[in-house]
Amino acid sequence: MAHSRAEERAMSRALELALRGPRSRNPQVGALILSPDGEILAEGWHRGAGTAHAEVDALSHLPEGGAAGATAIVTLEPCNHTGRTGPCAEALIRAGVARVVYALDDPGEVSGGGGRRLRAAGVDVESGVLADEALALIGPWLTATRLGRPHVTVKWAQSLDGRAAAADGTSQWITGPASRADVHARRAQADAIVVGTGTVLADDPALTARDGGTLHPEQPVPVVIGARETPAGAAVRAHPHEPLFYDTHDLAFVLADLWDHGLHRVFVEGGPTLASAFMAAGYADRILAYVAPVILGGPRVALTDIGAPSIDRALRLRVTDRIALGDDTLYVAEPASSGSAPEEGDR
Ligand code: AOF
Ligand code: ZN
Repeated sequence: MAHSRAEERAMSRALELALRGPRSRNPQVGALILSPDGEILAEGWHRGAGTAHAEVDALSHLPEGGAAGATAIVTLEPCNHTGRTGPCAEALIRAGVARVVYALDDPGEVSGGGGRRLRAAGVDVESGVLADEALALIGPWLTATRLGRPHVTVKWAQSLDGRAAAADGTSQWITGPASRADVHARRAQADAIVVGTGTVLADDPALTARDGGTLHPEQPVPVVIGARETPAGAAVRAHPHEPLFYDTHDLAFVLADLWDHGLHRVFVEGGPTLASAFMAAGYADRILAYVAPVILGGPRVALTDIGAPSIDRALRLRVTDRIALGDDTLYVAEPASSGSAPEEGDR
């Protein structure tokens, strides 16, 4: 049967609950148990790898038999595997739940398939409810799980004529305060923030996520790629997290290693050479271009060689958001065709 208004409202609530969970290796997931007449019986959310999944957390608040005939609302397809916990599909069947409504399929090779398992047990299952909202929350986790490598966001700030700096290299500040605040908020949602040694030497960035003068409670791990030495007094060395240094240009290796460190949401901040290398390798899953109403001219373009020598090889994008930030415009975009998985032998 098609979902009700009450179920859609409950999904909206489940997405709020999901946000209470930490950013971690695991997705943020929320769940609700509804009585047959739509009353909320219990709420739950996932508190990070190794702890109860959202459905199991919600069920734990009910007495034995308390969920019989009920509807479970979950932001992600209930898992079908026994990992550190689970499987949730079994737990829901055992609790006597009659109906399960979820937003997104779990793409995991072993964790996925819970919907099928539930149907096979006679549970009424509906998926896709508030899928776009759920995608906004865990889209990067889905991409990373599907591709088996971190989700990569490539960000840059540019003048209207596509320059990242003036001819003499000065680049502070092309974009305005609203753009910079937006960057910091997005940094806080990443697991790692990546720059090239050129940027470290030229700009000495702190690579922290800040709200005004104060540090955001969640900080991405700073990552520096390149052969040149990062000076002892560099600001990045004072970051709350120990930086990771990679003396290599092999981005497949770097991404695989970040993955192994549990860093699955990567934010690439430049400079132009490194950003271009990520683009050229097909690793840019999301692009954030902050465009300021200023003309700089000169040779310092925002991107260099992305491996597209002719117009037919250009990287076509789908703009998913266009946001006014003061006088600047932020373009949020994705490649029109989706990103690449690690090649055989890379991992
Ligand atoms: C759910 N509900 O709340 C979450 C799910 O190692 P584990 O046991 O924690 O399993 C992690 C995997 O389970 C994770 O990669 C994802 O596929 C799924 N997450 N599933 O049914 C939840 N957090
Ligand atoms: Zn589960």
